[in-house]
Amino acid sequence: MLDRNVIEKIADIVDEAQSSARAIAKITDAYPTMTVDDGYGVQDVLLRRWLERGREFYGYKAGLTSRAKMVQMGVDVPAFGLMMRDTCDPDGGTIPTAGLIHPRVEAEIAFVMSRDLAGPEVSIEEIYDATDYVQPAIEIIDSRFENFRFDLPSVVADNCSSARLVMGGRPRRPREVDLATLGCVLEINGDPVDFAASGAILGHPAHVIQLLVSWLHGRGQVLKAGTVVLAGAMTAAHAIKPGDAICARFQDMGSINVKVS
Ligand code: OOG
Ligand code: MG
Repeated sequence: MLDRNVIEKIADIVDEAQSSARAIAKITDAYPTMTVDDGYGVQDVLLRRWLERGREFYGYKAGLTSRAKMVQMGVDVPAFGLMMRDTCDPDGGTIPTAGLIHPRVEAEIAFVMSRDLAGPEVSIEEIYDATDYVQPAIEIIDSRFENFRFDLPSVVADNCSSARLVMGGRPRRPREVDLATLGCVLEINGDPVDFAASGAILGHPAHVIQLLVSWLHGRGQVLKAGTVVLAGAMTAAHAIKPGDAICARFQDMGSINVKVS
């Protein structure tokens, strides 16, 4: 484990790259002994600073939970990041990308929790009971690393490339849809650029909630009611630029439409 001061120093580096939109080398180039846990230590520091600045915690994002994303990024272990409320944009609205380095869009499914979930191993039924609704989402990711090249400790320290997100379409109760087989088409400027099904996410997106709850448990935390969780992209991520129109169509759950500015 890296020393507390070093973790704070890495948080400074990430914080600066995020706010200046300047790409940096991956953290492990300068700190080769950094571990994934150190990366989460950096997230803890970032969260503390963001809350001090008056920002509000919104939820967790899972990343690298589908084969498409693991292959695209060359990392085959899922990871978690933090989402803040001020990074949400409305369905039908515009996503500002001026403060981003090389934004990409992903199609995702979100869980919105109505009860706390805790413990080392929760069942799918317990997850359904604790889920208020599931909802289509798109995530805009923006790695702070040059050319989107990173390893697991570095991407975790960079809060898993979190940039912006849009919740939209039609929220559904988790038992009203077949969460393992929901199809999705991602379109940019009317061109279908990717297709996937929700089972691409760890076989079933609720497995992400299981993983998250047990990971939180290991850190002495619980998944709280009211929290939003993005289960991770079922498609690969696609580069976007100002002027683009994004449409993500979800089977049985409506669609999300946004412009990029
Ligand atoms: C890391 C974040 C991945 C997802 O949904 O898989 C992610 C990255 O690819 O930059 O958000
Ligand atoms: Mg994502």
